[in-house]
Amino acid sequence: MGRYFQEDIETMPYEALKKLQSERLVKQVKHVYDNVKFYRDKMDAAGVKPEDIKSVDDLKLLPFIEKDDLRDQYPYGLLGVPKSEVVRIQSTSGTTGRRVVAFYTNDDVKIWETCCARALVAAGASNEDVVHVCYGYGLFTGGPGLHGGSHLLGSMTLPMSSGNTERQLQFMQDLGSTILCCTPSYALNLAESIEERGIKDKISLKAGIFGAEPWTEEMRREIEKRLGLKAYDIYGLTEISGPGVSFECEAQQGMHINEDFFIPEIINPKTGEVLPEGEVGELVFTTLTKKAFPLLRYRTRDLCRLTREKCSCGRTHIRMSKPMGRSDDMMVVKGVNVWPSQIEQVIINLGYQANYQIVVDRENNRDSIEVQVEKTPEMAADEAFDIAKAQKKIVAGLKSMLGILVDVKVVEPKTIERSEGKAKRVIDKRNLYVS
Ligand code: DLL
Repeated sequence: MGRYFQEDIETMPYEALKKLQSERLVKQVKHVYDNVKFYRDKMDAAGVKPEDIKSVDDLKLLPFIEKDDLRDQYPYGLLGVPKSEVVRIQSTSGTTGRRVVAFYTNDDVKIWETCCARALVAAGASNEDVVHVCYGYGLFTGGPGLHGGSHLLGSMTLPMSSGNTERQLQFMQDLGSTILCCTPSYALNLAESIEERGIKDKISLKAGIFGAEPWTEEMRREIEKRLGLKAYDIYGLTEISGPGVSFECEAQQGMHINEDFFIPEIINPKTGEVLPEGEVGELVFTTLTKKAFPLLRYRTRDLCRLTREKCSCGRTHIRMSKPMGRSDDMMVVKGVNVWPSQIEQVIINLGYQANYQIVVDRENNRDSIEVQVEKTPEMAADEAFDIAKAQKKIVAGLKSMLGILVDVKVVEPKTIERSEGKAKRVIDKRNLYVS
């Protein structure tokens, strides 16, 4: 499977992996205690000394770190090495508060690129491939991460960045792109543009590596069908390094976490209690080797479950399920928990494409929720299409999924803004969650 299927590491028996993790954890805890005042203070306050951490079993003694801690320490408070050793920064978009800036040494960048190279290999890539990267480049980690991984693998790498669909399609045809890297919502946007131009037979894509936002199995099937490729999920976050923290293999049954670099835990988000394998809860990561921006027990706010069941691909690293969204993505509407992914599932199952928007509002203390769904081009061309009947059907589907009445508006194709990066599915006008 090529040089970046790192068989010795990726198929390591659990006992050997635990030993490796424990050795790395002991070193990492000493590193942060000696070099980052924030951790020293936090560990002192919790009464934990570096010597108390002897193996991964002692992880639970360490305090959690949250996004607010990162914001409070902005910009340099968590830096674990002298500035002279930092070669790169990346940053979150900062839409929900102050930015988080993550730092990388040369080795940190290499680790991150290794993770992305493993993800590419798991999707069938080799140096024979043309890797078309249209995640954004710049502060966002998507472009630089997959670019670095592809480079390491020796594949021809097209640094397209996001947007300019015309140019994307031109290069895709002229250079024969075989692996597409972008958000799932942009993949659909590209599929639509390919269909409109009637150029599907000029496209040679065989696999796509899609992540950075939640997407359902229904959306996966739609992308695979419309782009004629196999769609692989990839997960990551800026704080922990970027894309490639975990990735799917050909089994498409959850994403293998690069456990030689990151230890995952699942906790009850309300109590912080560590949950047993298989239960859904908040994902927490400890970075084992990163030096410039080391994070111990970082609460991601992403909800998922873990499994160590045997995977048919032979990799032994633990798998995480698709995150169902972030704990802060969940809306409480009319007193009920609502996830955008539930809505997506219903509308795709009813034959619509994943072009939708959710608008939540509140008037006189009463919530309202409206889902706007686009007609497919076939529906728009069908003179007999009965919009009232179609809307009623979606209302019924959503009622049975969510248990509440949702207003549904079926709108003309191309009415809802297309995304070039992470799609913005929800407009919540209630201003309940100002952070
Ligand atoms: O989105 C890193 C990335 C780039 C991942 C490209 C995959 C591909 P951030 O902008 O910091 O980093 O956003 C991280 O995005 O905590 C999740 O909530 C969400 N997310 C990332 N990947 C997935 C995925 C990048 N595959 C936040 N499925 C994370 C669902 C995802 N949500």
